[in-house]
Amino acid sequence: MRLMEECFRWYGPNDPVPLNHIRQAGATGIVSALHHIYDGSPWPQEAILAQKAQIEAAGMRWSVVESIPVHNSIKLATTDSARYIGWYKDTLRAVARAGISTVCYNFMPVVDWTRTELMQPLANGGYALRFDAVDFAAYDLFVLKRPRVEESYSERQISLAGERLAEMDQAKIERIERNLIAGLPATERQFNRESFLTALAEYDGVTPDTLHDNLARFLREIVPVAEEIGIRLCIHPDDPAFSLYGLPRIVSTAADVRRILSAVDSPTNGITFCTGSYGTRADNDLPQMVREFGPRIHFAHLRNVQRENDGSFYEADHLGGSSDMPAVILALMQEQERRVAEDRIDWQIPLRPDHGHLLADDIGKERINPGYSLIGRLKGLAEIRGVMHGIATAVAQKA
Ligand code: DNO
Repeated sequence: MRLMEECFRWYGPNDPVPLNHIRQAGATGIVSALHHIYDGSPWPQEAILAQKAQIEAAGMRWSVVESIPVHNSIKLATTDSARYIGWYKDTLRAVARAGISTVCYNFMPVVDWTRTELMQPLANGGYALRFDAVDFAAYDLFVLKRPRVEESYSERQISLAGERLAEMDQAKIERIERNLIAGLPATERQFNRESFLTALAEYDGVTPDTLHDNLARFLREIVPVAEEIGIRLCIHPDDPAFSLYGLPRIVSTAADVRRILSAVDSPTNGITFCTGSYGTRADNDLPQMVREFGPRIHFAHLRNVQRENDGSFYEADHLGGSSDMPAVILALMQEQERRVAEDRIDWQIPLRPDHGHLLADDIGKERINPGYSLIGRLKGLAEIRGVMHGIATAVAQKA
């Protein structure tokens, strides 16, 4: 059985993890973006080519663009959106001219990925990212105090959050606030409490159906362009895969994916299969989702979360946690074989080990992108690689 393409995220020239270290991790592909242009304006061709040249000089290829940010006006379908959609198409064309054919994006309003803790100690001395649902509710209800916040919580959740708040000191509240609204790496906007409330207010009355319609409208514009220039689009799921701050979230479940794929029924309109995001819900059967959506999976993010009873989760080892990672990898490799039998040129699915624990010599480094230190991801990639080889060998011996 064929192996998937081993990629690694690189945040560009400012990433504290250099390309030569990524190469030592064994990756052959790079996942990157022009991270300094996140305001929806078009990416200059020369800047894309310069970043590509750096990647190639380090002996790898730029396999996936993650992400081209989708401007808020597009998510809200305001009159401004026409200009931003035009620029989005320009960026897609520039990326295609640079020879890159997979583009990841997301359609999460206001906040991208969200965690309450970036340094949750693990029993082995390392650290993990964590989302604590009770801390989150305590912040949302009693610190942020957005309008009608109680509607998002049950009475029991409100009382647990109140108890939690009473245990928190000021330092913890400030830390949680910073983690939640002041930006994890690759989030497009950084907020203070006031600007955050303003941003949330723009989504007042925007239901999941409206947001879906706005996504469908965007897809009807960009999919034909992407088809023409040979780009595969892959939407990243909500992380975590449930509503936060009362915001609509529309890429959380298998039903959501079905709806998006049928909104524009083209192979170009695909998904990023992020096991860590979909895995935050017990009702997402990950291997089954790979089997159902396989032909439209253009990119895989492999990482595991350990779900807890109250909606909290932490990022576990890549092969630990609540999801059966080998079963997901097997399903993805089977999808590749199905594509080969169909003569699809894009049979190989790029993967990246998503997030990693903060481990060993990375602990205490001054500059670290949370989740994106080297050693934890190197370990994750090595484990995933081991699973792939194990599967390939087992299948070959059976044949
Ligand atoms: C977090 C990432 C996300 C992702 C975007 C894709 O680690 O998975 O920030 O890049 O949501 O658009």
